[in-house]
Amino acid sequence: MDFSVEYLRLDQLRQLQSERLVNLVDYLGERSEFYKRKFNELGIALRDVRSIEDITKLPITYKQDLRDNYPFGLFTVPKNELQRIHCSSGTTGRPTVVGYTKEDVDLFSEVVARSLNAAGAKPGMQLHNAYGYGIFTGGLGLHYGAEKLGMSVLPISGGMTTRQVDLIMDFKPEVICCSPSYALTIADEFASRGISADEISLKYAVLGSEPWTEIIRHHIEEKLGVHATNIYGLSEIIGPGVSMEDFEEKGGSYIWEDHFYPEILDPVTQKPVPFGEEGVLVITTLTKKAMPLLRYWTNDITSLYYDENSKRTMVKMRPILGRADDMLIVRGVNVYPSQIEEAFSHVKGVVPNYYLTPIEKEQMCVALDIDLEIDDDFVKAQQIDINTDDYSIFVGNFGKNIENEIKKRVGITTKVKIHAQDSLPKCEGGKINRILKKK
Ligand code: DLL
Repeated sequence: MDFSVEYLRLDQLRQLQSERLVNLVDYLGERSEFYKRKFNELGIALRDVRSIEDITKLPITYKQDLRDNYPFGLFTVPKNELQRIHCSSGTTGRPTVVGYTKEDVDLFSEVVARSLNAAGAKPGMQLHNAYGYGIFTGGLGLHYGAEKLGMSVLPISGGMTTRQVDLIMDFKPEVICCSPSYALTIADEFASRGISADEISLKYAVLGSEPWTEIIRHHIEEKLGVHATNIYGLSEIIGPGVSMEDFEEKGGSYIWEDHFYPEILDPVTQKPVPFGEEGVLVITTLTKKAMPLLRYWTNDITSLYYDENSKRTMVKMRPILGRADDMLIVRGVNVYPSQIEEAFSHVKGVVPNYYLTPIEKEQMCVALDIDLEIDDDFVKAQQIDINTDDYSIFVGNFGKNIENEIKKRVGITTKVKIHAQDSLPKCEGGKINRILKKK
């Protein structure tokens, strides 16, 4: 595969994006009833869009627009030109549906192949694909991308953790992909069988579909003996492979902006924020055919940056803080679960398997209960008999330390309850929900 586009000079990249945006607007002006209406409402003439800088003149597209046009209202090709359809599970309303032409499926495979390459994977390696197959874009997306790169794929899907571990031991894949929370479950299963990292064939883990922080990366890398990197994407845009970390750089992900043009908008004013500041990621699909989207409001909070370690020219995004919907407001302080995760990672001995329960008083969230596991080895190293008062005092202080750390770093009051390692429910595959029902 040719990865040279990742290294285009910035002026060439802007030129390419400009040409693609102009073509896209023409294409939508011809084919999309939805966007034609939007252009008319906003008084946009096609000639107003000449370069990528004109993107801010264009309408923003929201998830609600997909729901209002359910199922195929935003498609710009007839049904017989589709090659694939994916959709969301629809647990929070009408499912959102996305269609792909053959060209779109090729594009999807290409950006996933690029992502796997950045993650360290090479042609000839074997992928243990534990993302869910089905209407979710993770399984098939990674599958086609890995094949495009020249890898072999075991399409195991999520769940049945004991079988996952058996087959990793027997088949010896170099690469695994799944959600980070499921990677933790798999790592725990290895540990419970007494299998150490150097006995596991895996070298690279390609993890995403939910927010995660350095503490989870650290656990997975240590327990599985891998480079763990972050893959981001959403079905409305294409699926996984919108952005990807490089395994030698880590810390942030390149956005494949020759196809997915990013902007960061202020969540309230919906205007662009100064470069580098945090806001909602909004993406324009520059090259998709069956369902191109202009300025799609992902609802994910992040910021963009360049750094001097970057091998490629494309812009990077910081790890997603969370979805705007997952934000909790605790006594007026806005907080995302990932910030809590980051805060408790500063306390030694924490296992990052946790659940948050908002506590309400008069319909206002006033505090958070946190259920959290403590590392077994860390407990053993204290040499305190767990049946004694000394142990309860130790655990009490451990919990207090975490509460203080969260107060200091996030500014909210929490009540931390410590549990033995492996005693809280684990991720059984797929995305985990760390926020429990309000009390
Ligand atoms: O989760 C696609 C995907 C599959 C990405 C496999 C990565 C790996 P959706 O089900 O449409 O698609 O969910 C998209 O998940 O808007 C984010 O809120 C969240 N998300 C996805 N990747 C990440 C990530 C897939 N790396 C929604 N970090 C997105 C944080 C992520 N959040």
